[in-house]
Amino acid sequence: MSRHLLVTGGAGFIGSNFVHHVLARTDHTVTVLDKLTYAGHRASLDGLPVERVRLVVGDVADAAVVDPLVAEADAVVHFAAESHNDNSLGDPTPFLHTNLVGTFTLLEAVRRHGTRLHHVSTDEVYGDLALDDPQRFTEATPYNPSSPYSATKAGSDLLVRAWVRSFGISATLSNCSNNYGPRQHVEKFIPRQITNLLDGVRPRLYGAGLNVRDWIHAEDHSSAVLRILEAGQSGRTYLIGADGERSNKEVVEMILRLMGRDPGDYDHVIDRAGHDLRYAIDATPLRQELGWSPQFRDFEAGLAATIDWYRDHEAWWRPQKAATEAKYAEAGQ
Ligand code: NAD
Ligand code: TDX
Repeated sequence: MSRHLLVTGGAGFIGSNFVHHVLARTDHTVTVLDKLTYAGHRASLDGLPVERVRLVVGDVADAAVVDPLVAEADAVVHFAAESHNDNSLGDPTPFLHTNLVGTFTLLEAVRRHGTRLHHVSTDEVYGDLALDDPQRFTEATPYNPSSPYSATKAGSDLLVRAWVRSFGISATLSNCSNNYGPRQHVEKFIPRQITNLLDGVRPRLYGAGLNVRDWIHAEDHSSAVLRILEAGQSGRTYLIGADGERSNKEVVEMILRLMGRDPGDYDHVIDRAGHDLRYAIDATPLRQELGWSPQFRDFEAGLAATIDWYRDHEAWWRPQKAATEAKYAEAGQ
C-alpha cells in the first residue's frame, strides 16, 4: 500500500540512506523535513524520483512548520538530531534544542493528528560495557548515558515512551549501533580517517584505540527501520545491530591496509572526555519477531566499498573537510 512518509533529518547520513532505501523498495512518497545544518546535504537526495520526494527546509522544533507536515503524513520517521559526541562536548546547546525540544514538538503534532511515529535512537543511551563483559545491550538494559549527546537522545526516548503511555500515541522506537557507509559526515571516525588518507594525512586514534564499536551498514539500519515501521508493535523498543564488534585500532588498521598503506601508519591523539569503552547490541527480538536480518555481513567488503565511495565523491565531502579538521586541531585531536 502506498503511504506518505514524513522523514525528519532526511538530508543527513542515515536519514538520506533511509529515503533512498524506501523509494527503491516501496511505492511510498516522502517529505523530508531538514534544517540543513552543517550536517545536512541537499546533494544527498540527488538522483531520487522528483515526483515522489520533496524537501522542506525547516526546524523540527518549529511547531508551525511541523504541524501541517505531520497532518498530511501517514507516518513520521524521526532521524533529525545533533549527532556528534565531540560537538556535544564543545557546545551542548543545539543538542538540547533539536534532540529534546525537536522531539517534543514532533510528539505534540503526532498527538494532535493521530499520526504513527517511529523514533530513531542510539545504543549510547545505555552507557558503555566493559571490554570483557559477556553481556550485550538489550531493551531491558537500564539507561545510563555518558555524553551531552547521548543524554539528550536518552531524554528524547523517554519523552516518546511517556507520550505513548500518557496520551496513547502510536509510536515505536529503535536504538541502533554505530553506522558506516556512504554520505556520512567527515567528522565521524571512519570517513575522517578515509578522507585524511586521501589528503595524505595520518589517521588519528583517540587514546589507546581499544574502545569497541558494534558496526552496522547504514543500508541494514534502513531496512530494519522500514521493517519496524511495517510490523513493529506500538510502545515497543527494538535494538538494531549486526554483530559487528571491532576495536577502533582494528578499524583504523583495516582502512590503512585497504588503502595500500602500512597498518601502523597512524597517530594516537588526546582521548575523548568520558569516552565510552564498548557498545554491543543483542538484536535477537528484531531478528526473531520481525524476521529482519542484515545484508552487509562482511565488514571488510563494506568498508572497501565505503572507501571507494569517498574516493569517487570528493565534491560531496570536500566543502566540510577543512572546517572539521580546524575544529579537531583546536581540541588537539
Ligand atoms: P547526521 O548528523 O548525519 O544528520 C542529522 C540530520 O538532521 C542533518 O541532515 C541535519 O541537517 C538535520 N537536523 C539537525 N537539526 C535539525 C533540526 N533542528 N531540524 C531539522 N533537521 C535537523 O546524523 P546521522 O548520523 O544520520 O543520525 C541520524 C539519527 O540516527 C540521529 O537521530 C542519531 O541519533 C541516530 N543514530 C545514529 C547512529 C550513527 O552511527 N550515526 C547510530 C544510531 C543512531
Ligand atoms: O578521529 C577520531 N578518532 C577516534 O579514535 C574520531 C572522530 C573518533 N574516534 C573514536 C571515538 C569512538 O570510540 O572512534 C569511535 C567512533 O567515533 P564516532 O564516529 O564519533 O562515533 P561514536 O561517538 O561512537 O557515536 C556514533 O555512534 C552512535 C554516532 O556518531 C552517534 O550519532 C551514534 O548515536
